[in-house]
Formats: sequence, structure tokens, C-alpha cells
Amino acid sequence: MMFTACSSNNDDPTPSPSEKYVWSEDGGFKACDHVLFTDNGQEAPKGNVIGNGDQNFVFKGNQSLERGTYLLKGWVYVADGATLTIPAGTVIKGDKDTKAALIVEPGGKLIANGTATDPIVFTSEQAAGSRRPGDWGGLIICGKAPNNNGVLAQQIEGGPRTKHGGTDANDNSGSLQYVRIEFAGYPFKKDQEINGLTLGSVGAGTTIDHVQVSYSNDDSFEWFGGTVNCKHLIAFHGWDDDFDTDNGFSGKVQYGLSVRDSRIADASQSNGFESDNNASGSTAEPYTTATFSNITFLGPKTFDASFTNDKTYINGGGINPENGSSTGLFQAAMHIRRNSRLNVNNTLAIGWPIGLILDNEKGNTQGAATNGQMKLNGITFVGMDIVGSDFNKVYKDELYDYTTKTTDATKPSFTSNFFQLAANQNTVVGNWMAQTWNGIASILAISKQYPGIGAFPDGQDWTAGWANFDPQNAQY
Ligand SMILES: [Ca+2]
Ligand SMILES: [Ca+2]
Ligand SMILES: [Ca+2]
Repeated sequence: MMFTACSSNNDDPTPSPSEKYVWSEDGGFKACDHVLFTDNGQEAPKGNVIGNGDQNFVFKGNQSLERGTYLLKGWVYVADGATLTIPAGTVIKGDKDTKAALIVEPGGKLIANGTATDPIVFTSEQAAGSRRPGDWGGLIICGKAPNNNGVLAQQIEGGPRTKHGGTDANDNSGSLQYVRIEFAGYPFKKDQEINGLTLGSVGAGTTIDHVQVSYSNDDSFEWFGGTVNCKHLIAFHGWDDDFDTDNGFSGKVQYGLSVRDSRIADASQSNGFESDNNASGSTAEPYTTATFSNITFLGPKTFDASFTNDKTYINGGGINPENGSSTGLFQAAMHIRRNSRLNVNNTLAIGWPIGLILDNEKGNTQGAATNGQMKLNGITFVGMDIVGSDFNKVYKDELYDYTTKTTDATKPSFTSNFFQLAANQNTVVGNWMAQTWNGIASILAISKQYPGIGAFPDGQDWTAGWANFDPQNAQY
């Protein structure tokens, strides 16, 4: 690629007198048709700060950034009708003081198309070696596709103002391709965290593929309702859950990789999948019916023979941000609960304390499984301590009776029985020898042992060129 010195230079903060910034007000916040500023909030068409420095700033224009390095300050909303375009090769660092986040509101669009050799990176502003989970907020995309909470009725998690949801299953919030999101996930309040990538009612007209979320301080990916289909996702060394689905998400996700750091798990228990219909487990429709195919979950025992699931061992691995997030235990590769009807196919999970929990504490996920309203097929569990448990935070493969609230230790769990029904074509492999971590090479070597399933069913490395399995030491 060729570019001239003047067109690629975003270091010159001198405003061009021909570019007039048009200001307005939106919901009590300053709003503008331009998104770039100087470090002290001055208008600057070629500035290198996104947002004017206010905690909440509303972007209402249609602007394409030049390739470069930017600092994101505050919560920058891409409002209804606005479009922000970010070119390949651009690096956006999130400001720590303002817990910076980029929030695409329903009707707004983010076009962030990196390439396999030139990804777009959203990352910490801290120097190599001193980055921590939660250094900034994260990326939030909201749309007008259905959720089970109503039209523009669902408040997005984590603090920002945005409400999402609608009736357009094909709604288009833009495009995310070859994007990394690193060290995001600020804990705004307990159980109110910004995830690495949060998708609220995002519609199927949106393109999402080749996205890696690394060292998020909450979930790596979380979907609240919506219909968007996603391909080639990586959840790397996340704090809480890897792929969290809630509020009627019904999209299809294919090719997903999760790799855990054996010293990092959340106080809420970390799972690979965490899936709810909603918080109360009600019958609100649409149900959470997402389908995940070809996912690989490399749990805490995969690369660590000495892993111990206790609070002494799980200490944050030397990068605990001490910011209010707290460590806890690992739980299940798949925790499906609260009336969720999650579907999973052709998936590989290795080295978790528990393979699957079908949790009937609220709602009737077990009934949905029995009735064929959710399907868990073609899944291989390797080296789990136990295949199944029926209850959150119970690490025993024993039948739990939800009416009498008692356990029958003489019988295996409902979950374990269901998983191993012949018709479901699932496989349980008992033993696992921890492997040496060597980045993608070690992941591909493991994948080769289980051909036809998981994130790399044919061995093809779709992470090459754009993914990064050591973002702590990357130079930005
Ligand atoms: Ca979350
Ligand atoms: Ca979660
Ligand atoms: Ca959790």
C-alpha cells in the first residue's frame, strides 16, 4: 500500500478552517458531526483523539478516519444515523481514566474492516508489560433486531446510556472484520461490566468475522438478543465467560476458539458458554436459541498440569488489575440455564472442571433438552473432572431434584445422562496430558488430534496474520 506523507499524517492537530464542526446536544450530552479532537478537546480534523474528552460524547456525523494510531476518550456514542469508518491497520487505544468505550447505538454504524495481514486493533494505552484486563471499557454494538425484552427497552450492560432492540431481524450495524480487542472490560459496578465485545440486539445484516478478544476483564463476547451471525471468533485469556448469550440471541456462530489462562477466573465462576433466556429464566420470547458450531474450548488444564481449582491458585496470574473485579473458580465448558435453548454442534472442549451444566434452578432448560428444543450434538469432552452437573457451583456428577432440593448421590446427573445419550453422538475422553503452551502451534497440534470438530476441523489456520496470542508484549 502507498500513501503520501500528508494523507497518512494524523499527528498534525492544526484545524483546517474549511472543516467546520457542527455541534448540537443529545440527551444532555454534547454531540458533534466530527469525531476527532486534540488531546485537550480542541476541534482537530486530523487530531488523534476520538471524542472530545467528555465522559459522554455523541458522534452524529459520517466520517472515515485515516489509517493511524488514536486515543479513544470517554464513552463515544455512534448515534442513530451516524457512521464511523476505521481503516485497516489502525490502532485505537482506550483511555484508562475515562474507562473509554465505543458504543454503536441502534441505527448507527461502525465499519471496521481490517484484513488478514492488517488488522484493526483496539487495545490498552499502557506500555508493553504493564497492560491489565480492564484498562479501558470495550466495544459495544447495539441494534434494532429482536430481543425478549422489547423495542428499545433493554438497557445495555456496563454503564453507557444506550437502549437496544427492535423488530428488524436483518438490521445492519456495520461490519467488524479482522479486529482485535485487548485488555478491555471495565467493571463499572458489580455484575455491570463492559465486556470485550458486547452485542445488543445486533441484526443479521451486520458482518462480524475474525474478531479476537484478549484479556477482557469480563466476558470476552456477550450477546443480548439479536440475530447476527458471527464467524471466526477468538476468546483469549478472558476473565469471566468466553461466549455469553442472553435475552433471545438467535444467531449462528461458527468457528470459535477459547483459550483460558489457568490463573484467571471470575468470582461469578468462569464458563466457556454461559447461556440464559433471561435473568429470571422466564418464557419470554424469542428464546435464546443461538447455534454454535465448530467451537474449541481449551480450558485451564489444557496447558497446565498443576492447575488447581482454588482461590489460592487462581490469583490473576500476575496481571490482576485490582480494580474491583475479583477472582473466583473455573466451572464448566458449557453452563446452560434459565430457560436457554442453546444449540451446540461439532465442538471440542478440553480440560475444564465440568463439561456441561444443564441448570434448572430457574426455568426449564432440562425439559427443553428432553423435548428436542435444544440440541447438543457431535461434542467431544476431553479430560473433564466430571462430565456433567445439574446445579450451579456443585462440582459433583449427581442427580439433583429441583422440587425437593436434594441430591441423589447414587445416580449420575441428568446432565451427564443427557449428554451421553447415543442419539446425541457426543464423546467423552477421560484422560488429558497437559501440553506445553506454544501459541497457535500448540493449538493446531491439539486440534489435529480431534479432526472434523472444533475451531480447526480441517487444520486450516484462520488465525494467521491478524490474531495475536501475546498482546502484553506487542508494540503499538
Ligand atoms: Ca457480561
Ligand atoms: Ca457472564
Ligand atoms: Ca460467569
